[in-house]
Amino acid sequence: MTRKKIALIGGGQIGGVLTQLIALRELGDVVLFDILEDMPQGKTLDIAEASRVDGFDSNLQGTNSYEDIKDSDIVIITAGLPRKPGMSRDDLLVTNAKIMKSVAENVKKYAPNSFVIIISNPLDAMVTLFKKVSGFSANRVMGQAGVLDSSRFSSFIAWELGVSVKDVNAMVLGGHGDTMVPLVRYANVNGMPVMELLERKYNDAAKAKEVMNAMVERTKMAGGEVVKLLKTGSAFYSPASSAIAMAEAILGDQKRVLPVCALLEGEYNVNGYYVGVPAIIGANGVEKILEITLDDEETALFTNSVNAVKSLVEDMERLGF
Ligand code: A3D
Repeated sequence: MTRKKIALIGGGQIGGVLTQLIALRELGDVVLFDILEDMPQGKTLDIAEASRVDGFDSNLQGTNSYEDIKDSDIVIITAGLPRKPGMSRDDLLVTNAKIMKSVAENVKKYAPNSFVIIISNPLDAMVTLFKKVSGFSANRVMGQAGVLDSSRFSSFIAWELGVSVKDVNAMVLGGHGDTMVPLVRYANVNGMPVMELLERKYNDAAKAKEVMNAMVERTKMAGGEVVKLLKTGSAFYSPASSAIAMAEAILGDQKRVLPVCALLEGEYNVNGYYVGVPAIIGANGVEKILEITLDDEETALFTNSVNAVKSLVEDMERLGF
């Protein structure tokens, strides 16, 4: 059996961690592409030189030539600038849209049968642009945001309740921005509603609500919290792990139910926009979008988030992309 080929476009902070995680798990061979000369070669050499110690046989290749991503099975894209203080959303949008356009053209040319996971921000717009430029089918183009946002939400719940995070199931839907929607009503610990556990902990419904609201707000601002602490750049370990969970689901045909940025074609009453929703991820990529019932309050929050995505995409189109 030949090994799977995984191309990583962007060899920065997230690209480096992705390379190491793929090697440690032996998910396949890696081609790490970046426009910076020698940098991806140096990074892959560094990680590969630990292959004896870590015990992996994956081939790791750094490159500045798109030809090397030829016939990749999976492509994970992190190319683009991370958010910096003082930078407007439009600044990031223009810079990263230019980069994404060229990335999409090259992935289309060299890896036309790949499944593509996009991480570059602003996420929902970048996934939309990749899909438009590549012309790939919707099941093969998805964005990573919900897996990370949900992991953050789950972590906060586990820390608050003093339970294993492995038993926490909590999901975040909507766009990857301040309007994202952590779903409180569906959050549970092994089937037990988190709100009920909080009410028992505090013996006070108002206090439980206050604690949950704080966790919801922290989830929405979690990326910014890390940026503020790091001073330069944004989160990179957790976004890499989250994309790996998606890649593993595809490579292993796992049928995982993951919140991913997927193209809605009528689901959730949204047509033609990429938004974070739960979906079955398997060998055919986004195999099925799962629709869950949202109550009035959740629907209002979700609609608000979808509107933010729409306006971002309209901004991008106005800029000529
Ligand atoms: P960084 O360490 O700056 O790496 C980005 C890399 O992209 C750099 O090495 C650049 O040289 C490279 N690059 C620039 N232009 C091109 C090009 N045309 N082709 C190929 N490579 C290019 O950033 P990072 O790895 O920390 O973050 C990467 C992206 O992910 C940013 O846009 C972040 O905002 C985004 N991000 C998303 C999430 C989500 O959960 C969605 C989380 C964290 C970061």
